[in-house]
Amino acid sequence: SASVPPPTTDAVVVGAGFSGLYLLHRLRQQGRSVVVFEAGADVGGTWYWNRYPGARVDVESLAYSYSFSPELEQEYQWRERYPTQPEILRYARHVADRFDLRRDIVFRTRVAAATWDDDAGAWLVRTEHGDAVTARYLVMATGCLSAAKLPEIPGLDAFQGATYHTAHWPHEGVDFTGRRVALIGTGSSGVQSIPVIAEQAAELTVFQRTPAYSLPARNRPLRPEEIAARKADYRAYRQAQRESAAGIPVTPPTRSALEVSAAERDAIFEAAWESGSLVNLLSTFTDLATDQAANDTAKRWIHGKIHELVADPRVAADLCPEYPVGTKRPCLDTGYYETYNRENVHLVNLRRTPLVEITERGVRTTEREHAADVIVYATGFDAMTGALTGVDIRGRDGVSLRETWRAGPRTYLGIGSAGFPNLFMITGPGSPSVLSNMVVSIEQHVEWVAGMIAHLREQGLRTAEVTAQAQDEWVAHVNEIARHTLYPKANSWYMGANVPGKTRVFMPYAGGVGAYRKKCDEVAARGYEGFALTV
Ligand code: NA7
Repeated sequence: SASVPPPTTDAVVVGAGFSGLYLLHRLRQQGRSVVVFEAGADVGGTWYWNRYPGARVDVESLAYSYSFSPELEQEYQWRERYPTQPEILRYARHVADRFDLRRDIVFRTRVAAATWDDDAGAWLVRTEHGDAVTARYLVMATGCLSAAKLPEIPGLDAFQGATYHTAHWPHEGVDFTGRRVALIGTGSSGVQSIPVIAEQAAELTVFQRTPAYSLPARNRPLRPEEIAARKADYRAYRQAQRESAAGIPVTPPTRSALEVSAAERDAIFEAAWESGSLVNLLSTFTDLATDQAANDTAKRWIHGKIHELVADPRVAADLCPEYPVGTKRPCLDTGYYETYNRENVHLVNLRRTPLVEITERGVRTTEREHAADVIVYATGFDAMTGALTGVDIRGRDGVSLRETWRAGPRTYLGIGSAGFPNLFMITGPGSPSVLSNMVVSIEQHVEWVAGMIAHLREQGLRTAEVTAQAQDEWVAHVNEIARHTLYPKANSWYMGANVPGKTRVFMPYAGGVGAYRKKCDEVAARGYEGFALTV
């Protein structure tokens, strides 16, 4: 209405990680005004926060990088096959500088709340400092693994020594020399940091609730000729990434694990193990993700590897996971299993002796108190929804996103949610996101959302809102795909199972990034079918 002032900016973007940086660039290119709020003191998101020793990405650098600028692609010099956190952060900073992004980013500022004003057709966004901005569009570029979680046990404040969470690591680092370290959690963060901490600490005691499947990374410096070859062929490679299942091109398997001889199967697993690539391991056979008996062959084979690598058979047995391979995110490591052969490293199996509490002196299990000087929490995240419901988002009629999603997130394409006009999510629940190379998924979402915003402007439309019907159908489709996989068999963060009280629902879309992209493109081509567009 005429009495309502126009929004102060076209778009507010929450987060300056890989998603927020590219969104800012893209929307600016379209002539939109953008304000980005970032809780950290610098860009980088995940790679700003997760500075624990040994932190690395588990996708190769030449694939885990932006494709939107061929110049950037050609100029940037990656050094390692699997870059470390400092190298990835350096890349994010380079991108911010190269595209002059910092001037529209407000650092050290967390968004506390966002309320839809239907008269204004705008979001009122409030920061933790009490500042407010109105924006036509609100884009949550908050990441899937950004709301860190601690164990839900008593006594967290009782401990007299130092404590660290892997996702909030001090910038100056931590010196473990001569210290007795207790580390809780054996997901990727634990698996990557354990070998590094073990080399420094006097004693390292690892508290494991669920073992991980981990593959040796076989990390190494990149060879000049492989960099040159990729750079010569980047456009074709990027296209292959976009069409692939996980954002990483692989030769698709053609055979079931059950139709080859045991000797042939072992040789195929061995080759994947030697390749140091998770996607190679997961695409050895057609049916690892869908057939229990097929998956059991991979599980038994990896158990054999763990028993080869770990000297003490009882420790090896404790390190062998029971859930199907790939139904929790597998890890990529550097000397993980071998670390348990060190005299200063001890494994506590929390399945046998559960955690009871943190005490003044250390960690108490049902068996005994383990004294420590330092506790490291590698206990993960409230994944996929935690960062979204962490902001008090109120849509049409004051409806709360947190409340609406209490029984599990509901979205259309993982991009929008009914009742929340002009709210877009980058890699939200219901999109392939965490089951893929995140950069590929991020670019696809950013480009799609930017395309929709351009469409709204061109058509003189004020709002886009997911219809309840499109959302219901998408949620049913995501569930249907998950039902045909083994994913629901594991207590994973994909299922929300790591957060007590969180409703169990398989959150990512398991149909692959290629199929998903096709669907999104069709939706756009049909005039954003499934969204109600209004003037
Ligand atoms: P993850 O993969 O969620 O791992 C967290 C670990 O902490 C996992 O082993 C958990 O056991 C364990 N955990 C969590 N809460 C507790 C409590 N209360 N008691 C004991 N143990 C607990 O997070 P990461 O940071 O390692 O990795 C996240 C992703 O980042 C990774 O998958 C890659 O995609 C990159 P659980 O398995 O829940 O039994």
